[in-house]
Amino acid sequence: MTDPNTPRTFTGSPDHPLGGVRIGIVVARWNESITRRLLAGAVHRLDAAGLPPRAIDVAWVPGSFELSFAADRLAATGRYAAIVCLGAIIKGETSHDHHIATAAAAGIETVGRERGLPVIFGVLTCDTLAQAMVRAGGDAADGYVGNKGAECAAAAVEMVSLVAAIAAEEERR
Ligand code: DLZ
Repeated sequence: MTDPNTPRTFTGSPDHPLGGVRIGIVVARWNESITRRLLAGAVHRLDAAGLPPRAIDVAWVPGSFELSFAADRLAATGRYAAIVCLGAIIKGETSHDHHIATAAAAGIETVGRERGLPVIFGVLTCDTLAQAMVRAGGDAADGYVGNKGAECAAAAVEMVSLVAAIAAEEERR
């Protein structure tokens, strides 16, 4: 019996065991020494959630600017429960990085909203390569702050489980 004084609440969980779904990952080749680490972190985290590598499809694109286009193409197939976009934008001498980051963020958000699935923003925007490295599972000596690819995979798992929780409630009503 639900309490009428309590709001109906939907929650997903980053630890929800995933089964029978596919996840797409789009990864930028620019700053590949970083993005390969983000990808490894994401695949490892999905595996821990019960999603083996055979349930993951990876699409490589030249740079972060192209992430949303490839995410849109994957989403259009209807095969994926979520898509994770991974990139590393490092500040240069001009404002180029800013334009790429703005376009990548807006494009990724648009794909998720228009295609109706979680599309996760896993793009590092750093001043230096060293900053990016410590966010991509770099050494403890460098000041380890985790692997953002793994964190984004966890966000994808949580969103997939949230979508499932909302759908299950709709079916129940
Ligand atoms: C051109 C460019 C530059 C300068 N810097 C980055 C970067 O730091 N990270 C990244 O992911 N991509 C960069 N790119 C490439 C663009 O994202 C894009 O691939 C090209 O402009 C071609 O559209």
